[in-house]
Amino acid sequence: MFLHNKRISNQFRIILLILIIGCFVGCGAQKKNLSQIEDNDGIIVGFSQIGAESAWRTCNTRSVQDAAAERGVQLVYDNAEQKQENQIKALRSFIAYQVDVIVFVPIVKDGWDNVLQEARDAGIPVLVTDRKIDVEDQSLYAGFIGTDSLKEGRNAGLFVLDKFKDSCEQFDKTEEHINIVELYGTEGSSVALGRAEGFREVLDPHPEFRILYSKSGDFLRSRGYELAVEFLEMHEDIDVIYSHNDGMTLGAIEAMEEKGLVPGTDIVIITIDAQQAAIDALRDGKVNCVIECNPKTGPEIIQLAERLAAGETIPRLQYVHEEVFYETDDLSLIEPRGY
Ligand code: GYE
Repeated sequence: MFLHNKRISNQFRIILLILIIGCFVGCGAQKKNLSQIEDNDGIIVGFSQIGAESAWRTCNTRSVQDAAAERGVQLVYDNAEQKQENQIKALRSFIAYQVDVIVFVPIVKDGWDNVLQEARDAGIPVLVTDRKIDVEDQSLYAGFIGTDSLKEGRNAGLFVLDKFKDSCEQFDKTEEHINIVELYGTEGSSVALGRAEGFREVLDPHPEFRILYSKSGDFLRSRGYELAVEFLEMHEDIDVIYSHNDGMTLGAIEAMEEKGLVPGTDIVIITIDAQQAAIDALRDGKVNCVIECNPKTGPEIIQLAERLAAGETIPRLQYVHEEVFYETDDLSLIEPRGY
């Protein structure tokens, strides 16, 4: 296939990588760990990761790295430190280096058309993972594997609907709304957009519910804490916190407890990711519903990358299996989460 016709020896590619990264390092690009590449016959995958903003993210990175090592795939890993421009730089260095496949987690859904056109012109297939992208020409990437954020949002909405069904039945008499606060993920990311849309899709037909406050905490625990301090100052009548990830939830719980509130009792909490700390909080009654977002996608990602490197086509859209953990479940059955 075209990859093998143009494929240059790994030794030459190592020299090329050193030269390319060397010129980037001069302008402040992150230092690359050049020992990532040995001279063997494994395919070479350029992996652009968002950063290390949450336990979920570090687990996702580890899963891809472990799977690559397991399969003898050579991974050129780049941590974009939460900046899209760093991801675009990394993709351009992967193209210049002529990796066999590019795998990337798009921090936001827009702004990828040009660099993906460059990858296509270079004959390098691209696998998008975790978060989705919006591009004019869908053929600019080979496929997507990751989370179904719309379904996660819907599951959160359905839990709230069920949790407050009695209050809803009394609404005509009491006129009392169920007040919701939303800790929103990274602005412009497909996962935050999907989680917000799915949640509203379920609750909008029910006027008893109203979202009093929705702000981006960027999936960061520290921002979850800061926003919780703010909304607890602003509102006395909060019934529900809907948080787009566990990191922000843990920050909000800290703020609530500092204020003498009992999380999970005074305010119902729904959170997404299902990292160990969230499952522990569920067991402690501090959280009422944990929606799993599976970060351990490394094996599937590497398998798809190998198929692309062999010139195969892959499914356009692949969602990973995810569960919902409810406060009423037998929580002793939940396996250790590993993140
Ligand atoms: O929910 C959050 C991480 O993109 C699904 O990003 C991922 C999200 C996840 O920072 O913890």
